[in-house]
Amino acid sequence: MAYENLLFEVDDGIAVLTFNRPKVLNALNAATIAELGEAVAQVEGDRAIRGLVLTGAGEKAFVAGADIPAMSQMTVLEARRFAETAHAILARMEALPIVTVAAVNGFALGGGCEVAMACDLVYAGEKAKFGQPEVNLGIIPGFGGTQRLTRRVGPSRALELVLSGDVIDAQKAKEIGLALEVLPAADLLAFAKGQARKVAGKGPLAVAVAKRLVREGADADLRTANELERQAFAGIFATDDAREGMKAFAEKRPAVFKGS
Ligand code: CO8
Repeated sequence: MAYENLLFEVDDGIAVLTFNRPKVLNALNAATIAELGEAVAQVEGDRAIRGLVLTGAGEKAFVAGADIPAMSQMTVLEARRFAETAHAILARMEALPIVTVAAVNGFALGGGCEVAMACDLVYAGEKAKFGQPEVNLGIIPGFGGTQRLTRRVGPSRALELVLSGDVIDAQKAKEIGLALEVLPAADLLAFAKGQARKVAGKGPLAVAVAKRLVREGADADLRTANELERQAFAGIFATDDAREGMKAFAEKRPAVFKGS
């Protein structure tokens, strides 16, 4: 599938999606959001893809947010639709049964930070910068930032970032739990792909179920979430992969998972 605003390639089961509008720091216009949706659908439909890495073209930006000139022309209804479309795509990406990794190479602002936070694992290059600067424009985060940031870093830090519009560097992002690690710029993508590949080597059903439990459980009360875990734990014993994984351990050999 050819994209205009994205690069998309698959290397040994790991898809790398690169936001590719470097002249505007990879800002998200409606066409780019639509292509992101198509790329997520492509990943959903290709069982050979076992991990997805998102990054930005050029040295400066991951994604510097929604495209501001395009956004400035929107009516209330168009803004609503824009936000709804992006929310649906990010929710769909979050629900992928494989690991998703954000390799944040530069500015991840506004919608860019929101896209990164919809990934399972967020790694930062040393030049990365994160922020929800929407209040500077007289608007608010609209791609899930008020909610995903709060869940990642807690309400206090989320309020600080969303209300001040402050842009923080990679180290600070790590300190508050927004980024997991800070890597030298030259190593970031390889590291992100390596992390995706590591997860891709595990039992695919176990990964999918564990991911769903962590994500869905985070929005539920502890008793409900633990019950979900108990049910899923029992259910995973119905899979060939569970038998194979435990047999391989006993036989002191690597497991061969089939995703069944
Ligand atoms: N949209 C469009 N163009 C952009 C954007 C953007 N978000 N960010 C940068 N650009 C463009 C600049 O206009 C500039 O273009 P040109 O060369 O034609 O002037 C080019 O990219 C390079 O940028 P700068 O010259 O500004 O580079 P600097 O290094 O000086 O500054 C910054 C980099 C700090 C990242 C600066 O560009 C900046 O502040 N950008 C805007 C960041 C921002 O506010 N992002 C949040 C946008 S709002 C948002 O994401 C809301 C999401 C939810 C929406 C829901 C909608 C309904």
